[in-house]
Amino acid sequence: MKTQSYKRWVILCIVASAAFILSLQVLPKRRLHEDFERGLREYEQTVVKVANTTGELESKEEKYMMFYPHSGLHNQRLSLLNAAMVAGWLNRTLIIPEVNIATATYWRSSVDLPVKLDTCPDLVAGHRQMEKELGQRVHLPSECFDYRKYVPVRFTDLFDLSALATVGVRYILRDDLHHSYFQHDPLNIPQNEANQSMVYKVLDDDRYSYRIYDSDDNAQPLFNFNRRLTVSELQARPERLLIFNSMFGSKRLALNDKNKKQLEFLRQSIGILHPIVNSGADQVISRLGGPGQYVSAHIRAGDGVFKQHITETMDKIKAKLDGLVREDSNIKDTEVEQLRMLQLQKTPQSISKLLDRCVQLQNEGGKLTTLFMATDSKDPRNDPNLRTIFDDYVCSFTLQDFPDTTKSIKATSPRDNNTEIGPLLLPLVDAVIASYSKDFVGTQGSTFSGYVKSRQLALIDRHQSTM
Ligand SMILES: Nc1nc2c(ncn2[C@@H]2O[C@H](COP(=O)(O)OP(=O)(O)OP(=O)(O)O)[C@@H](O)[C@H]2O)c(=O)[nH]1
Ligand SMILES: *[C@@H]1O[C@H](CO)[C@@H](O)[C@H](O)[C@H]1NC(C)=O
Ligand SMILES: *[C@@H]1O[C@H](CO)[C@@H](O)[C@H](O)[C@H]1NC(C)=O
Ligand SMILES: *[C@@H]1O[C@H](CO)[C@@H](O)[C@H](O)[C@H]1NC(C)=O
Ligand SMILES: *[C@@H]1O[C@H](CO)[C@@H](O)[C@H](O)[C@H]1NC(C)=O
Repeated sequence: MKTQSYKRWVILCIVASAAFILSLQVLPKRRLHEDFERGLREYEQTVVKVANTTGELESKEEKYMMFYPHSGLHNQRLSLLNAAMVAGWLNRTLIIPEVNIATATYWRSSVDLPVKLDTCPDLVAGHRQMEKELGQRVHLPSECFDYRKYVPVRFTDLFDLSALATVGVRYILRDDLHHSYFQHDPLNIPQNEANQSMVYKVLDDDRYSYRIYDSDDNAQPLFNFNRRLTVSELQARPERLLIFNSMFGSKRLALNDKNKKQLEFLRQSIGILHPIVNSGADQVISRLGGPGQYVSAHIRAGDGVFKQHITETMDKIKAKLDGLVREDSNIKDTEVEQLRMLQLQKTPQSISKLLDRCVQLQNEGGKLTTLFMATDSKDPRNDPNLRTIFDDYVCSFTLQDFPDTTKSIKATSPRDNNTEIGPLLLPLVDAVIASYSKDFVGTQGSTFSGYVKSRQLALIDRHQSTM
């Protein structure tokens, strides 16, 4: 009895003095954001615990990190790239979430996003089933409204992630975002208080809360982010699992030159890889004269800010195209008139003829340049916004001019082998075709355009080296 209370007293002293010493070290960090201080306090407690187990816990046990997806496809891809960079620095296995290929969902805080991703996909699926059975519309709970069209697949169903291994990032894939995932292999995190020392959640209370810096000396500005998070702070986290909320944003990471190169390598390497998408794209690419034989543009015109700024966007794209395309016309006006007639007929046969003729004249360049436009416009050839391009570049085409190909893009979700996802793959076909061009002009501010630009740079090197 006596020895036991003595033991307890000694332990208490050790714990108290360790906490005191740690708190002294932490004092100058007062200016840090409150939640990070809270994190540090939790951290001190874990350090004390770990210190008592003679370093056993800190040893070789695999550590993990994850993030939660939101927004459109290319924003989710950028989030993955950012997360992969961080996982590499921390030497943690990246747990890659599912990726939504349908309608973009909103950013939510770290309090809400995990709950939505845990509950909404099931709720919406159940809701769809109910509507089907009742044959009428049923009210969907408003907290899940942006998950009405949520179609998740694995990242590896769409993208080639082999570059992650090249840069030494280990990863595993999650098939759903249910909370129950944490309890099972490989994390085995219990659903009780004991898990507090195993998991660290980085608070994300604003769309642009944390900007992650690759070193303490990195003095780049915060831009629109609220606070700094440095890799050394993150490296010091002892927990088995580090959970980030949002990782989206092209400025999320503050990088030195070497790290910038690595991120650029990932951007260029992690390309679309899907058998149906790639074979559809190949058909169109060869009809356009082959890889590197045409110019491409991405015209994002269909929604939100892009729709609002369409006039500006078109002016910029037009100016860039005019700059790219050298003006030289030994081509006869009568030839151009014939092409124009085919263009104006707008029948599948006339457009097909136009394409063949354009490819024959491909070397002429100038206004006869073959142009492929990836666009979210519903009816490009009749869209007043795109008219100026069709008028100036008679050899302009979009995916809609290839009905045989678009019809062949049929697939079901690998999740259930039932949900039809063909239409959701069409933007990817567009992106792949645009990537195989000799020059590309994109829409400012679009991550879809950003994807094509990176891939086009990677692929153009390849055409050149094989020429
Ligand atoms: N077919 C096709 N669809 C496009 C194209 N560009 C955009 N879209 C559509 O527009 C949507 C892209 O918007 P989101 O998914 O919200 O966003 P994102 O992929 O993150 O890309 P941005 O919003 O451009 O930064 C997709 O659903 C596509 O269906 C295109 O070139 N072709
Ligand atoms: C520290 O470790 C010893 C021996 O392994 C153990 O008896 C003791 O309960 C531990 N103390 C704490 C505070 O965990
Ligand atoms: C990174 O983690 C792996 C697996 O946990 C481990 O084998 C390796 O030694 C670690 N590398 C470094 C540099 O710490
Ligand atoms: C940790 O346990 C609590 C219950 O005490 C649970 O609510 C929480 O979800 C658990 N954390 C994780 C990451 O599983
Ligand atoms: C879907 O079909 C594939 C190939 O036939 C099969 O391997 C997979 O298990 C199926 N998935 C589901 C959810 O039925």
